[in-house]
Amino acid sequence: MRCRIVGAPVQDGAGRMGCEMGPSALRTAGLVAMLKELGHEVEDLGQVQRGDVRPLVHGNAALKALPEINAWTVAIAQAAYEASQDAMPIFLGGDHSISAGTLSGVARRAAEAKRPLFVLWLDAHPDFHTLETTASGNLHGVPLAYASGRPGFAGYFPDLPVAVEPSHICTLGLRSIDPAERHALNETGVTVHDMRAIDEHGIAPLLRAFIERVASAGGMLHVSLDVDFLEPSIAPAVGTTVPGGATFREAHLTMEMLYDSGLVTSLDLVELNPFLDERGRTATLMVDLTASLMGRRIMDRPTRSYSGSH
Ligand code: B3U
Ligand code: MN
Ligand code: MN
Repeated sequence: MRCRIVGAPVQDGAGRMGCEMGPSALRTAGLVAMLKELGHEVEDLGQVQRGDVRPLVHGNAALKALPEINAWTVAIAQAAYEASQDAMPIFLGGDHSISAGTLSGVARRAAEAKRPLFVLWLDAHPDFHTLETTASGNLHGVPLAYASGRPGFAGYFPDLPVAVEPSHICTLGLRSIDPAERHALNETGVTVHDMRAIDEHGIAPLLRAFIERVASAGGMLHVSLDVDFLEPSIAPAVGTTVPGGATFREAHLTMEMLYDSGLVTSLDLVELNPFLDERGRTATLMVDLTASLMGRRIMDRPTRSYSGSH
């Protein structure tokens, strides 16, 4: 596989500083060498440069850094479109607001290829606020709403070339949802596998059902991995820890099943805040999870179906 690494050092969408260092920490943790060891061809495109900031005023006075995130989204969408030509882009955040741009770019690419785009959102939060409904004003809380074409972004975020169909979005690991987001998730038909669903059914059957849906539609699959998908005790380097996240084993299994599916066409690694890390352990875990997504296995084959006889 040919991979293109795209750094998106954005921190203005999060409530605190530090995500700007995310791409450096992921590179330091050995991302490029790991991909090469797995046999992939890797091109590191460096860092996206933010475009010019123009003044933007919105009725929601809580919004933070709207002009900056607008300018980042313009630049990241273009970078994502270009990087996804005949290659799998891996976007290094940066806070989750970068996905407004990455999804916009890969959705445009999928539309040109005449293939449906599916999105797997691995996160404690749905990031499904509009500019009107966010109370914190942190724009890492809006990218999935923007990319799926929810109203209220026109004039404040760049025009979306193609929206992601809400029924093609599957969120996994949610455990912190604001009332306005809950309402909108129900209205739009986004699939929600919250933590309770994972506890009740196990992560594998939930993910398998979604993978089968993508496969039967001949879809492309964008995976967006927020550090806070993970249990904070194994992944402390994130500003918005929520207890009760995916375990080490659930997260690796998710990545291994995605690799076996052969469907993943683009990836975001977001919300890593190296300032909050402990001796690089979260950055290393994010790289190890990416390795599982890109073909690292315990045995040299997928797990065989188990008959119970031996
Ligand atoms: N929904 C809350 C919390 C949040 C969303 N995304 C993160 N935190 N990382 C908000 O601020 O919009
Ligand atoms: Mn997020
Ligand atoms: Mn989150």
